[in-house]
Amino acid sequence: MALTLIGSYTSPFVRKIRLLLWNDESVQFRPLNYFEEVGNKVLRETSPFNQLPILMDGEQPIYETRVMYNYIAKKQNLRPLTINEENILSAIDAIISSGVNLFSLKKGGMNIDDESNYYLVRQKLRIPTLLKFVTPWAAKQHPETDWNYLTMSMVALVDWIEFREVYSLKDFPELKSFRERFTNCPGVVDTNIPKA
Ligand SMILES: N[C@@H](CCC(=O)N[C@@H](CS)C(=O)NCC(=O)O)C(=O)O
Repeated sequence: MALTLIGSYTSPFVRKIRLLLWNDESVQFRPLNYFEEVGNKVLRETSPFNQLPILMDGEQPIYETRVMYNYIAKKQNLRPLTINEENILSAIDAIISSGVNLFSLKKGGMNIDDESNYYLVRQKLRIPTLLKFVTPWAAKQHPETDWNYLTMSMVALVDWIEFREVYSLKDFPELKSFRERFTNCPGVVDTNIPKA
């Protein structure tokens, strides 16, 4: 059955799934920009979650990247993730989610540097804490042997967090060098976040 991935060119969650499906030429990518009125309307009508990405297998919608991954992994007979790998994936997704929340609040006009705001403080603290948690794992990954959903997710995270200036990676040189090592993996350059 033909898969269609609906998503934007900037979303890190979309990019993870684009990279996972990169070598499958039967997959159609349908770009959608929900920052524009038309895209926003289409997204609301297509997903009750009102979030990207959405994966369609024929008429069957699949929401949530974790569920998409499990669905694709089963189809592609990928080895199940270990608990430690699941934890790394959860950490990467949680960093991205906190980043997306902060970005959305800022876009909505909120001062995200307000230190008296309990919610903001917790969202902001989670990012460096989890970056520290994933760094020893990231430092050990090599493009020849470890190009998989976790490293794809990490590439998407590093590029997006810098693109949206949500958090500076200046204190995480290992993550910068991780990103450089994986530049030539399939689909990475082609899915780079467009400059403008
Ligand atoms: N847990 C979701 C998160 C998806 C998500 O946050 N997508 C963002 C784009 S990066 C989005 O659609 N944001 C719009 C919104 O939440 O209103 C997943 O893994 O698919």
